[in-house]
Amino acid sequence: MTLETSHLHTIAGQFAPSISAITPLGNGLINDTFLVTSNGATPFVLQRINRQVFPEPALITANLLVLNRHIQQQADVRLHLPEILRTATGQENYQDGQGNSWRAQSFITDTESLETLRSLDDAAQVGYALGHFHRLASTLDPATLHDTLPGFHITPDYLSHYQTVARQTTVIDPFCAAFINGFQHHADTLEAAKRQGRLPLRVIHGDPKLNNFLFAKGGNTIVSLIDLDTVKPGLVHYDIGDCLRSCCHNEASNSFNLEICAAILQSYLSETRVFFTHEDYAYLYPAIQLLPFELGLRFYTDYLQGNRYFKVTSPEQNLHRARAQFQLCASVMAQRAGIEALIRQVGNAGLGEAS
Ligand code: ADP
Ligand code: GN1
Ligand code: MG
Repeated sequence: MTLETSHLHTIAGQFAPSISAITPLGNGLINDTFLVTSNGATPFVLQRINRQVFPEPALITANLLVLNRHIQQQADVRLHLPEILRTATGQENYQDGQGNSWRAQSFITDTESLETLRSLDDAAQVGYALGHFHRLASTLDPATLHDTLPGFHITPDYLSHYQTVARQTTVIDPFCAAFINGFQHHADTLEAAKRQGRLPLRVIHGDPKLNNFLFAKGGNTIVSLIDLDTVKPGLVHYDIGDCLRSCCHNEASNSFNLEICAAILQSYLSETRVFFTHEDYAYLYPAIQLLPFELGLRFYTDYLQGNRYFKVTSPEQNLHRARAQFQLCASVMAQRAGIEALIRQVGNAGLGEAS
């Protein structure tokens, strides 16, 4: 749906007077994001929440208020999360006449987001920031947060949905279908660990891909972690796997970069080792292998369904995205021994430091 400038100005005007400019921000696949500048007030970020994906946008803002309050109470916080802004009438969400839900957040100035890492120092920053987020959130009871997106990161549910969709269509991509067939017995690994009590529910970000980390402009320090719509109770392994599949993905060859993985995991654990259990280490490799599969499965199913969930600019884009994720997953599996050796090494390094 195209958003008319006058409509956007009316909506932005609910959050601040005298709007001077509204420009699109980022390249997300779900919501629509804009930077709003106004005469007098500080710039802010305006987002239209995709109601097909997030049925109850009020739950997102409620979670963010709880999370922000919890983080602000802690000492030595290195991440500045965006604050929720209210409308002139004090509301956190604005419903327009077309049934869309809008919300505004403070703009974190002098920052940039990256589509590709520039160096191993950047990779270490990403690992540190995700670990710091998990450590700060680890003292927040996950039960105080809503599930903003039921079914999100429940791989076996994505698999059964795919199986239903595949039965109802004659469209098939032989590579994707064969890959899913060969990998499907791994789909339940993390959920089984959750059911068996091996991995606890904690507070997760849900979508910690590279471009959701904001770097200070002109430097390599990460100052913020944004896109907090999917913050909810979950397994940190989904976050770690998602962050690594995004940061370690060489898009030219669809291969997994082990060196970047090492830098991220090492700095991630410098923050999380304090609460990481033996089981947490044991499920790192399964998570690294699962997340590219899960995203590939989501892209492929959406392609089969006619691209209803992820935004596309061409009808086959979700198919291409799916193939890339499955190739990345294959590259992870081909490097399993190296990744497991790395996990042992970073795990043992921690034991050495502690003793
Ligand atoms: P999407 O769900 O569309 O990915 P994001 O919340 O990630 O939306 O925003 C898209 C981009 O806009 C980000 O990658 C970042 O560059 C910029 N951005 C979003 N929120 C902020 C913010 N609060 N401060 C600074 N930049 C932001
Ligand atoms: C979606 O909109 P964006 O790009 O922040 C998706 C993530 C995927 C990602 C793949 C709520 O996030 O799970 O990993 O696309 N978010 C949701 O690019 O489904
Ligand atoms: Mg984003």
